[in-house]
Amino acid sequence: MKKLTALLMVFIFTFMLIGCSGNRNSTEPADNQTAGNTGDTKFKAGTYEGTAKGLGGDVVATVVLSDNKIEEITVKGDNETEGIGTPALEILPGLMVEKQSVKVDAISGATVTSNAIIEAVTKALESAGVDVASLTPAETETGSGEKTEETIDTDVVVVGAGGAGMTAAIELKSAGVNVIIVEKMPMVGGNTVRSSGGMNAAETKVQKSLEVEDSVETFIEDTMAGGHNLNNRELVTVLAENSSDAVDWLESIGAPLPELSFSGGATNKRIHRPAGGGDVGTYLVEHFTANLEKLGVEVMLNTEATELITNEGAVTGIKAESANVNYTINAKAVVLATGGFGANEEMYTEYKPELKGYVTTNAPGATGDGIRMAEAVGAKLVDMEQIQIHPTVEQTTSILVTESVRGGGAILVNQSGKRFTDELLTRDIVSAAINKQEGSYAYIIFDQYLRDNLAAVEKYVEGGITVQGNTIEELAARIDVEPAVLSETLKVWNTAVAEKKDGEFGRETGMENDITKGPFYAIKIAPGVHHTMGGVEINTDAEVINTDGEAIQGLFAAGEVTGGIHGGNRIGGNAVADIVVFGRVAAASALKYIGQ
Ligand code: MEZ
Repeated sequence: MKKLTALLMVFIFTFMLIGCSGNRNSTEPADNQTAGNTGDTKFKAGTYEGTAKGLGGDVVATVVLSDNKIEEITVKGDNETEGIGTPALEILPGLMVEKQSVKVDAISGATVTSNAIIEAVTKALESAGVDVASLTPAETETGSGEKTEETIDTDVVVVGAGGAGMTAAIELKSAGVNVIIVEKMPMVGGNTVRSSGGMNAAETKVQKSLEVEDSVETFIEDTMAGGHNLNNRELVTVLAENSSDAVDWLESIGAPLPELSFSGGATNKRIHRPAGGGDVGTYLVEHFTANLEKLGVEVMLNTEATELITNEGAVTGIKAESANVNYTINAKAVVLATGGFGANEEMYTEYKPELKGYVTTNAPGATGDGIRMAEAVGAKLVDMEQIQIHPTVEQTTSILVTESVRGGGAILVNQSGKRFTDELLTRDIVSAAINKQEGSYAYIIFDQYLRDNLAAVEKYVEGGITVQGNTIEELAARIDVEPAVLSETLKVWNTAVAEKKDGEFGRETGMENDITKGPFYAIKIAPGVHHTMGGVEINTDAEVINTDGEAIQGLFAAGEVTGGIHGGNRIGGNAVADIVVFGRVAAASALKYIGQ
């Protein structure tokens, strides 16, 4: 658990992005202990430091050399984005020591941080007089070359430490059963840690206290309509009916969501957010992790599940492997919570070839392995070709500009400075509208009032993806839009907000705040792959269904690994609702199955 605590600290304290990516910075020899390098030694033994610019500021590498070996590399990048840059910080230093080289691949989705790490280590080595180019990567070694075999027995094994897996594990352990989480990445959080918006729930205490009228029925209908009625209505009903209770449960584990906003496709203010408008994902993962730690749940990081073990058709455990160990984990039940496949371009283009070349907002671990493992034991897959693109993704960093920005009043304009859609229609419609604009991009425009009231905006500003102007005209000039046109667009929009009537595009939500308080901001965005709606079929008890339509005994699934809930298009805020609601359902069903 110590490792988990350390990891959590990385999450918590690597929260904000500061400064934009850059190139070079300083190189300093640090604390050179020995000055060897005589005879046939390879290196001048000592400790060396190099610095480069990451996405969030300085990335500092400390490299310890002995006469013939890179002994240790540590890298600090306290301001790299959690869940995006932090995997690179976790993975690359060890890999470079293993390879005895800086020639390692960047971590997918964390290119800027990966490059900064490689550059910082290169500089540290160069300051020791090392010819970095001549360091040929060693073949990967796994200890003695032989992996050891280990067998573990537990009650339930949860595969995947994203939001759904962590929710299920908290519920299972709280019910008194032994549970182990297996996670292939060096960190917990999955795609959840990247989630910025919030959680949809209807008829909640929060809505009532803020006098927001909503109903489970409207939630169901919004979800069905948003998903083009391809959704499994029974699953949607479970989602909506249990959503309010799920918000209460989050509060009971120390993670209240007391604020409300509009998300695309929602009739009412339904997306529940942390106080202050910060990113929901970091917040939830921090609390899930603290709960797991308090309960003493073992989380096996860097351990990849490779196969489901079956006995006479029932799932009785998993095979998994770490760098040095092959595990057989015997369990009375397995909860699959491995996430979707939005980070696996090869897999999603197999189902939707037109997505080739799109950036992705997904965490690198979202590669669809759980779907393939379940398929191998007969699971039925549904809606695999339903892949969502999110309309507002900054393309050079893959940073998702949360829908809450539009929910809080922002508009979209094209390069001509004109609006072209109701910005809070469902994501597929808004994405299609952006793709129709010249250059297939748009600018999201907001003001200081929104920034003051939505903490999530800070990371866009500090991450250098915003353009700022003291007046609309100044902002327009900076994004190369005709100032008079943007000024007129804002004038018409602000009148629409005042009159609560958008004569141009019929927008009805996210119209509580006009855009009048300078400075003004713009972020250039375009669509990016965001959610894979397809996956393994489950029933309302989160049991995995096989191709004959029967439940596979002992196998439960929750979160993005499943298909059917979101149909043809997930509406904003329903992924977090899905992981919490179905994480809890999967746990309850697994408990019942094992007789607890
Ligand atoms: O549910 C989501 O994916 C979501 C709300 C994303 C966002 O725009 O913040």
